[in-house]
Amino acid sequence: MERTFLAIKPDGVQRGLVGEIVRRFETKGFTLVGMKFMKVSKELAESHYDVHKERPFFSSLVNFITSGPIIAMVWEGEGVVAAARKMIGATNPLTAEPGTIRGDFGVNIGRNLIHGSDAIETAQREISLWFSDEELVTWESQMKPWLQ
Ligand code: 3AN
Repeated sequence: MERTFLAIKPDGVQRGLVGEIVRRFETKGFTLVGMKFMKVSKELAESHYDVHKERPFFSSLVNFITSGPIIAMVWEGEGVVAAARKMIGATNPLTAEPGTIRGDFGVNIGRNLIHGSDAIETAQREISLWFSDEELVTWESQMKPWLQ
């Protein structure tokens, strides 16, 4: 089953949007398989954002994601990688569609509330970077029969 990595960034936590954001994925019908509240080390942040290391905003990305606690999550479901990206909205919250997380709650491109893996292969890389196998929970959601 397809899985994606999502992280509520420090601004989402500080603004009290954890419940709202988690609720959207839960009520959509995706299954939570991993979740932790944590502070991110510089080393983890740099490896997570490795693809952006040549970009001018790389150090501000790393500084921001390490500035306060975040919620790291793994969600499962058919087509979850692309669907979560749609629910998150465009990178710039000012142009993100209303109804998306960034469109509804964000205004600043550097503070766009949540990260979501951009492809299935990226999701696999990010899940193994952020979670150990023991931290991922295999369970049968009672919702499943109603979603198929
Ligand atoms: P997304 O998170 O929508 O996949 P990416 O992967 O292009 O966006 O960029 C990674 C992160 O880098 C974004 N979440 C955003 O916080 C930050 N970022 C992207 N573009 C800019 C920019 N022009 N200025 C500042 N930060 C940016």
